Amino acid sequence: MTLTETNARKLMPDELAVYRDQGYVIVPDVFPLAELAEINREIDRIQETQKDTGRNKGWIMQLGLRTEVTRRFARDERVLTLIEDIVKPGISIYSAKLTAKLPHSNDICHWHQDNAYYNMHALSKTRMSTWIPLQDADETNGCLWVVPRSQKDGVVTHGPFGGQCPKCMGPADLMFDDAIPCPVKAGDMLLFHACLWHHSKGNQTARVRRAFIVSYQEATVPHGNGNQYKILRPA
Ligand SMILES: O=C(O)CCC(=O)C(=O)O
Repeated sequence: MTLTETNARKLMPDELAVYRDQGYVIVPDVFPLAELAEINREIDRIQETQKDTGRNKGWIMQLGLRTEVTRRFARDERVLTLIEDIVKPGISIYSAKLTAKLPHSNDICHWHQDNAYYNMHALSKTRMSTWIPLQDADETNGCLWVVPRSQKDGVVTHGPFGGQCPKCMGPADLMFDDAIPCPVKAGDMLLFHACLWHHSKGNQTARVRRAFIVSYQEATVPHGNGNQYKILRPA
């Protein structure tokens, strides 16, 4: 059974323990598929009517500010309740975006740690992201890859190495023998620490792969990424 605002739940102790140890956890059955279909239609509408601000094709930056539907989804009580034992005291939005892999594209997102960028705006002790696939995501269409436990070593400075992500380290600079793919079904949600090393490969399928990503931090951090910053639950 998927969650509603009324049966919202916290992370189970074992889920929280996995997050703390591995730096990420997959939470099953958070969103009904019909709701994701509505978000997909909203994304289609935004892409038909609004300027594409993403660096990469199909991406939408500042997604939580775009429409009422995306604004509500970025503040969803089911998500806030699931992350309330991770992100505290209080919860605010750092940023929200849509990432996409167009069909048959080799759009690689290079290895990086989100805090290597996010720390330039504001430091946070508990920052993390929710990665919500709008279609089933696996190795064939560009699911996220992570390096379990890598959040424990803190953030390293990322250099201007070019590629799609201008500041990310290139593949030649980094090899992670212990990286693993994180297939996630539509309706499930991946939570990951802002210091966790992650990347994604291309999409070999005929369908787009989209992910709605929202990054949250404790409400005591005085700002986030520009006007996307919003306190959702006071400290
Ligand atoms: O969704 C993806 O493919 C990866 C995106 C990502 O890691 C990021 O934008 O920080």
